[in-house]
Amino acid sequence: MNENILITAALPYINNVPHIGNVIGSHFPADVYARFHRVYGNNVTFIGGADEHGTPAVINAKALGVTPRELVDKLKVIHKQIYNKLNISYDNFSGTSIERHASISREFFEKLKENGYIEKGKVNMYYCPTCKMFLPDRFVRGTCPKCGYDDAYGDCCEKCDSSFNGNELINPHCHTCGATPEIKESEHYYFNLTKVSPLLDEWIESKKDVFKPYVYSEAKRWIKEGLNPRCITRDMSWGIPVEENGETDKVFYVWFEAPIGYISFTHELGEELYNTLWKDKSSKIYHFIGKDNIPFHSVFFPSMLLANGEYNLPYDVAGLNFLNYEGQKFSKSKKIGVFCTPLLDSDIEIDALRGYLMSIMPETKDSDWKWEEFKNNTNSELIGKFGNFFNRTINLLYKNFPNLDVDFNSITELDDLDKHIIESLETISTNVVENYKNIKFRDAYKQLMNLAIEANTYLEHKAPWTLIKNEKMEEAKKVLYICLNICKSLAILGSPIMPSKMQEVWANQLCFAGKVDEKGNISNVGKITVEKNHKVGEPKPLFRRIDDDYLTSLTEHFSNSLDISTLF
Ligand code: B3M
Ligand code: ZN
Repeated sequence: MNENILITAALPYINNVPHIGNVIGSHFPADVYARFHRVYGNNVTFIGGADEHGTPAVINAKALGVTPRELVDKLKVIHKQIYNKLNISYDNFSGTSIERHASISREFFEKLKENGYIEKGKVNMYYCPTCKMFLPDRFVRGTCPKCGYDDAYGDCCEKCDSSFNGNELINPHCHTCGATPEIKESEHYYFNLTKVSPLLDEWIESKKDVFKPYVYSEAKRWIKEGLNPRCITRDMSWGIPVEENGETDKVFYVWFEAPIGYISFTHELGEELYNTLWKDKSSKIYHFIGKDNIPFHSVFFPSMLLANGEYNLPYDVAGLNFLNYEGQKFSKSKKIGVFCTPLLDSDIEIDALRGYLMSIMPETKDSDWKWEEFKNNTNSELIGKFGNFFNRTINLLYKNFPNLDVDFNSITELDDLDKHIIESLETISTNVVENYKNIKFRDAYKQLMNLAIEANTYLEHKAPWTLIKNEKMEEAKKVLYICLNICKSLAILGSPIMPSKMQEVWANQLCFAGKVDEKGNISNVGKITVEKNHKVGEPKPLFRRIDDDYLTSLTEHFSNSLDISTLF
């Protein structure tokens, strides 16, 4: 407790709008983890932001007839609205085109130079004489030397999946103007990954018990295959200029500067916090990312940090697998998927959505979104088990014991059922906490539901409604008092997943003081802590039941992805 923790979510490219697969791969798990650590009692900083540079943004902007700046500004607003709607509790959601990030990136680069990790090298690149610019690989099209496909990129062919060197493409032409590009020599900066490799290997070894096995082994594989110096600059105008007032259009390669964004966005929150999180050795940094970003976060960025020497390295890199949609890959054009812009005008219950996402978290392998499962999870789990327990407990208390004058310390009669449920409350709560801590979110969710199941069983066996009818008031009070304590634990433990529903039930129905997710509130779970003479409020169902008609309308609504050309 009271540890300083920095949690980051992968910085989404701002060349399009996100879908739910992007959310479950970084923002959402990072948010659950941030919320968990806050309620656990740690000092959490949760940052994210837009990855605003790179070729895709330039290409999309060009196609739309706008500047990359205009594209990014417009899309960033939508991204932010979506993460807000999903209740992602960023302390700072920034973007890589802010000035502070440019200067921090340059400082970072200068330090690498000073430490002897930067060298210059010459490369041959396509240059368009008409557009007067070096062409990034995606801007060059031509015939694939391997399969003959006539719309291959400068460096690879999407049709036959082969990659080749820049000068192998047959009949190259500029994708923008059609002119035949010249091959021109260009000088670039390289980061000497080879030199840092032994340090990196040593660090990866020290992470063997922390990283998930596939993150560890992927990093090891990269090292074993041999790390070569990597070009970290590009000839482009959209990006961070290597020299502040440089003459040339040389900017940092997007994968060099984007991860430095984690540092810059922390810095935006204040120098002191930045120093604590990035320089104080006792702080812990966690990156939440999709699996395609694992090499960048477990090899490339840590190498940069090691070579720089001034910053903390990540404590853990949580790599998430992919999400499919009803057994298929997400596809905007085919309307296959759950897209996020429809969230903005939907009445879908966000916490029901978050609960379902938690249950299908792609932790160890890819997982699948299925609308039918979303319905079942809401109706059977969240309403049938979890919500039902709250509802029955609060209902019985509200009607029968508006003032619950139980003093637990003076209860002498605890039978086996009571003892058993009190024990389960403790063991399952501990379990949930451990699973959260170890980023085993599916298990955390499952255990949370298990606690609700056990609690329901206890309630049924005890049947306080019968006790009340038979005027066994002391016994009924005791049972409901125990149940109320379980509700308290369930609400606190459920708050990282369903923050607004848990706050609602906490404040308005259970009528506890403060906030359900107050820092350190975890210390109240698994125990009997409710004070004497507690009064609950009026019971209300927690979640809205999903019937088939509503499910059909949701399925239809969420298949619509925003066509970004309509924004301009
Ligand atoms: N923008 C890739 C992605 O969105 C990239 C992540 C950067 S994290 C520093 O998947
Ligand atoms: Zn051109």
